[in-house]
Amino acid sequence: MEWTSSSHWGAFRVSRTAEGGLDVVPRPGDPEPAPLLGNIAGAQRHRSRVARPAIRRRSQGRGYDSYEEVAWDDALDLVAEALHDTRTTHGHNAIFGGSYGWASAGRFHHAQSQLHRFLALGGGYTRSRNTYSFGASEVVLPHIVGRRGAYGVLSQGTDWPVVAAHTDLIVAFGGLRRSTRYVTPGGRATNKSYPGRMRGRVVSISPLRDDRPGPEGEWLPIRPGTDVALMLALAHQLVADGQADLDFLARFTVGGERFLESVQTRTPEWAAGVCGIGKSAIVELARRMAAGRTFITVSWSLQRAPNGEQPMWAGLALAAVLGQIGLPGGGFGHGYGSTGGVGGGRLPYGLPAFPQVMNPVTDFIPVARIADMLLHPGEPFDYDGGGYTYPDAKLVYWAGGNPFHHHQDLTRLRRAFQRPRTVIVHEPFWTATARHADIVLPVTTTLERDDLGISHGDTHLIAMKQADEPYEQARDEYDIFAALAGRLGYADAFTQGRTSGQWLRHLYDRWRAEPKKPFDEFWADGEMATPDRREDTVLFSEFRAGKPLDTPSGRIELFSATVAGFGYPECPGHPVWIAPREPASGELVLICNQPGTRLHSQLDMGAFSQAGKRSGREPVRLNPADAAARGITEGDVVRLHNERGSVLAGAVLSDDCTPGVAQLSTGAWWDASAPDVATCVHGNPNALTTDIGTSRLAQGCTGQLTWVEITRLDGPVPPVRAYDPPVRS
Ligand SMILES: Nc1nc2c(c(=O)[nH]1)N[C@H]1C(S)=C(S)[C@@H](COP(=O)(O)OP(=O)(O)OC[C@H]3O[C@@H](n4cnc5c(=O)[nH]c(N)nc54)[C@H](O)[C@@H]3O)O[C@H]1N2
Ligand SMILES: Nc1nc2c(c(=O)[nH]1)N[C@H]1C(S)=C(S)[C@@H](COP(=O)(O)OP(=O)(O)OC[C@H]3O[C@@H](n4cnc5c(=O)[nH]c(N)nc54)[C@H](O)[C@@H]3O)O[C@H]1N2
Ligand SMILES: [Mo]
Repeated sequence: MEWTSSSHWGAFRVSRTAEGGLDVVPRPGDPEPAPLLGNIAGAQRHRSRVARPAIRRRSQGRGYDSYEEVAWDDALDLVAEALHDTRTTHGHNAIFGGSYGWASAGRFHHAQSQLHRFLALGGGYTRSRNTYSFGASEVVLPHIVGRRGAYGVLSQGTDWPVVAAHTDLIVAFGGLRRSTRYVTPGGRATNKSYPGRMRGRVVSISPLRDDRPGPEGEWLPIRPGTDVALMLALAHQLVADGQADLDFLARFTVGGERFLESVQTRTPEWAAGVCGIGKSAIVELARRMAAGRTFITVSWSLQRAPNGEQPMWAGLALAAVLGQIGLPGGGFGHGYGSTGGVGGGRLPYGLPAFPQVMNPVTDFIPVARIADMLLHPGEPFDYDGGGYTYPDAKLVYWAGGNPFHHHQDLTRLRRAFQRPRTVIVHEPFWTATARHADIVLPVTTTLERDDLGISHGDTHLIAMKQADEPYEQARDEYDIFAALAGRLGYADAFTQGRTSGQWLRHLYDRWRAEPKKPFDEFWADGEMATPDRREDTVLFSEFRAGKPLDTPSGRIELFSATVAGFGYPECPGHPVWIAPREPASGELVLICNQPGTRLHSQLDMGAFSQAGKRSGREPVRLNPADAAARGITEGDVVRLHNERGSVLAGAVLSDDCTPGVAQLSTGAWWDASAPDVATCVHGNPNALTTDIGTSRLAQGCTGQLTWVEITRLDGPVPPVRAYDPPVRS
């Protein structure tokens, strides 16, 4: 027996081994399956699974206490009571249901959709806006290219086959890393690596050599946080060479002239001193860009830093100076190295997703301001030109996310999590977030339920079939919320009288993809190719042909009077160079990028993720010269520290890291079991990052870069306890 299934990192097949375990193999027909699939099988029955509903034994505080297991009915009674109490005593906005996170692939059992529908029908909740992924771009882009244009940039882009056919040169700020492109929200049935096939046509601009799309190719090492300086200098050089497309700037932009004026002093010499890239290399790159069809892409990582609005805006301005926006294979892209979805095709219909209802509560926070909200209820905050107030969240409900992985400055977050009266978490695993809850409800994994798997622009709809029994007492989120809605008196509104199996049929039958097989035939086949899929989008081609953007001017706003009118000095009405913090003597810039061995913190206990650990911890890479200066050798357990915290990691020496830079990916499970040695003894970089927004405009996440000292750990090395459940009988 073999079952079809899917994950955010691709579709796969599961079968039983002779010993009764699970065997996971890539979906046949996927040309480049993700090695991350290796994490799935061993995680299913791992000791870190949550076996039964659990209640915190209140003693020292959230994050420190142990748990007592209780019966489902008792746990559900407690949750229903807490929700009812909070709503009646403090109002609906006292429930924080933002619950940011990726959860699992599968359109029906998608945890956020389940929770948000449940909370909205119950009277509403305070939500979060935007993403950790591209929070700065999401807010500033609509001002520059309009709402529709922003959607095109962030969710669609020019399709890869167009780039492969027409582009002479891809200038990739932040690179086009292979490992990140295996991942697409919702999962993709067919992984393809176009950049890998564009040998000799990609320049990767990044502090890390392996941000290149393949093992070979051009690499321009840059100091982190200095891309805007390089972009302005490239624009400067285009002007100096008479290659600026003044006609394009005049017809299609506002603020073109002002931008050109602003780059007058931004010479390649000036930029060389800032970015660490030689003057002649900058001049030469500008000339190559002008010599043919050039595609400029800025990875999302660049905007996940203080003033992250600027690199995206400056990158777009540079593309406007070249004048190729809207031409096949030319112009601007964002996130081409960041997921498989950008430039990955389009479907002329939506996806079969669990329907949402309107949330009657209007209170919100920018997603990365969670700790600020909890620590400063009732206090004001700025966002996108408006003034708002943090609500007083008495109850925090999280399903499908791991803020104690994803948020910055985890010591501060832990302090913030002491504030609410109630914290409820649904999890398959005892993550650091589950360990900060009062009530933990065990949920099934995708292999323990039926679902529909597909992402935007996907090649196939996958029948995700239950391949395993639910672990111990784990339940589907749908059944949990149906039971809670029953206790609170709105079961019918939530379920509409359907079981989860009936929902899958209903969603499939209503799905607008045509032609389509009958559901039973699709389910028996295990997959269905999506009809009418297109891979020929050229971003902004209609705009170039005369259709105005939905900006105030109808054009690309290199100068936005709206943004200027907000009066934020750190985000004026046009792209500006703002120098990043200088490392102090002895400090290294730490890049906290996405892990190549897993998706965020998911399945960190899995085989592929574990194989990537060094000395039992997350690897930190640093240049051999920087290691030598600190007496660090390969495999040493080292301590990274700054004023916010400290982290243990396993040293890997590599000249893929430019000198002055170290790299520690996100996602090692936070382990605070030996606080006298380190804030996290396992290697979660968010023990070190700063919890500040990109600017008052977007308030986006700034976790990509931080500044640390690194020393060898002398003395006993504490064990990693992150995967041991905190349950006491
Ligand atoms: N320093 C730094 N920090 C960062 C970033 C960075 O670049 N640097 N990147 C940021 C970005 S872009 C993102 S998107 C975030 C990601 O942050 P998250 O999305 O919060 O990270 P995940 O580890 O994917 O968390 C998903 C959780 O859902 C659980 N889960 C899986 N399936 C289900 C389910 O069906 N139901 C329930 N209830 N739970 C389920 C998993 O076990 C896991 O704990 O991290 C951000 N954090
Ligand atoms: N395998 C895997 N893939 C993933 C994810 C995952 O967890 N695992 N997460 C997914 C998610 S949620 C998202 S949002 C995307 C994120 O996609 P990205 O934001 O593009 O991914 P990152 O790995 O954070 O960053 C990419 C590279 O940017 C480089 N970089 C950092 N700072 C600078 C800088 O100042 N200048 C330049 N030029 N380069 C810089 C780093 O060297 C880094 O390797 O990835 C997705 N893909
Ligand atoms: Mo993300």
